Amino acid sequence: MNVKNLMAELERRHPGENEYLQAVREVLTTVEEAYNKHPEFEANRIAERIVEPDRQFTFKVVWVDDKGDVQVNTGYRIQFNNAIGPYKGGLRFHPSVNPSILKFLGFEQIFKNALTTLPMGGAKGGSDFNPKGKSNGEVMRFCQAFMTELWRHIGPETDVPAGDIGVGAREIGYLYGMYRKLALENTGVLTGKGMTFGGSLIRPEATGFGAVYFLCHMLEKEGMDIKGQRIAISGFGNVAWGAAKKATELGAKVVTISGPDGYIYDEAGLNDEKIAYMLELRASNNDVVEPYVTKFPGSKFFAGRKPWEVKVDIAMPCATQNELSGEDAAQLVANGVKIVAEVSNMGCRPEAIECFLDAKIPYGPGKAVNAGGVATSGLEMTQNSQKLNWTADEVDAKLHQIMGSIHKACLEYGTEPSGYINYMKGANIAGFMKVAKSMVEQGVI
Ligand code: 2IT
Repeated sequence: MNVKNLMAELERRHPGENEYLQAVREVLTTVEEAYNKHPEFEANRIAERIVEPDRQFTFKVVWVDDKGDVQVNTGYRIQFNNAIGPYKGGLRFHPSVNPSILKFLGFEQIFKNALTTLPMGGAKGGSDFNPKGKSNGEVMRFCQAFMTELWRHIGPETDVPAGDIGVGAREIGYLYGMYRKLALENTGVLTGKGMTFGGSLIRPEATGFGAVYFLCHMLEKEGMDIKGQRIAISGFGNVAWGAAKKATELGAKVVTISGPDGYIYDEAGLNDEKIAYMLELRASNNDVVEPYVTKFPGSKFFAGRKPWEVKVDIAMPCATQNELSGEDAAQLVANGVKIVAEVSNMGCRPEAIECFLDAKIPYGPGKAVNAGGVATSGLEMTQNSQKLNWTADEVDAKLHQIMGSIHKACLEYGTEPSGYINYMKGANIAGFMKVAKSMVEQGVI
């Protein structure tokens, strides 16, 4: 493969799809050398095939708001690659959702899912629906309208959606209810379900917990311990919550959280009460963190700013794509950051990643660090197939094991002659190799 030519062709075919092109460029650039050692990949045009989704659905979602006005949104499902298992990936409800964002997420999901060791292909979907300020009834009617279109494209053995930004347990419940009514079946067609209808223990915590388990492996490799480390977390949603909870439990001091309105600096560090309050902030549906300062005096709110200016040992972006810029990275490095564990999907801009790699700071990419979420979705699918539930300890033990094996795969493919571990390269090559081999063995389809 020639990455330059391939990217030029993709840019011609998909102009302006910047997030998608960014994600593809990163993966192809890091796997190029390993890829070119496999003439069978080139002969089968694996690179050209893997960067295009298998198929994409776009549909109209019409619903009625509380005032009685008719609302129209766009819904999407992008089935990217199912070479190693059924399409699998979340649904995002956010006004920024567009085909470029969902294609980047679906593309990343292919390799992330391959890393989990479980049989899951890559997909993503969602809508430009904005949950901010919507009532419970509006969210329910939107979810029902969304599913009346989506249901014909998904199934427990074909495509299994889950949550992402703006889609949590409540939305999954409403989506599942409508699917069940339309399909006349009760199956594991969605993951992240409630515990009374097939959900898995630990799934709500899994993305954040898994990220901290991965971080612990990174720390161990550097001869460090998580106890006493100062951590900057961005975001305040499900992922940030899980990461803050586990990091705090293991003795780290989480000093920031953030929202679209700015960030909170809490010198004393988070504790159980503050972590529980993150759930309240989320449930308020306002998408702001400022009320934290009123609730917990001693903390400070910095309007319109990001937490990367705070002096910390560890940075964990947990909000959204491209949230950490080249300048943010330079500031973190200047302040002596020791490890960066990216929990959001593609949270770091390419210039930020370059900055960390140049400074030889271990940087764990989202597709490795946050894979515990979808891995536990895979474990939910297994439990649904078996029609039984595992205990929290059983699920957590499996999550531990999976994060350990992802870390091992990163070391195998990402350790440089100097001993520095390029986790991005390791994760990309390990995930890519598995999918590429399986595509070769299954023929040109
Ligand atoms: O980005 C992700 O991996 C997710 N939003 C979770 C996907 C899933 O199927 O659990």
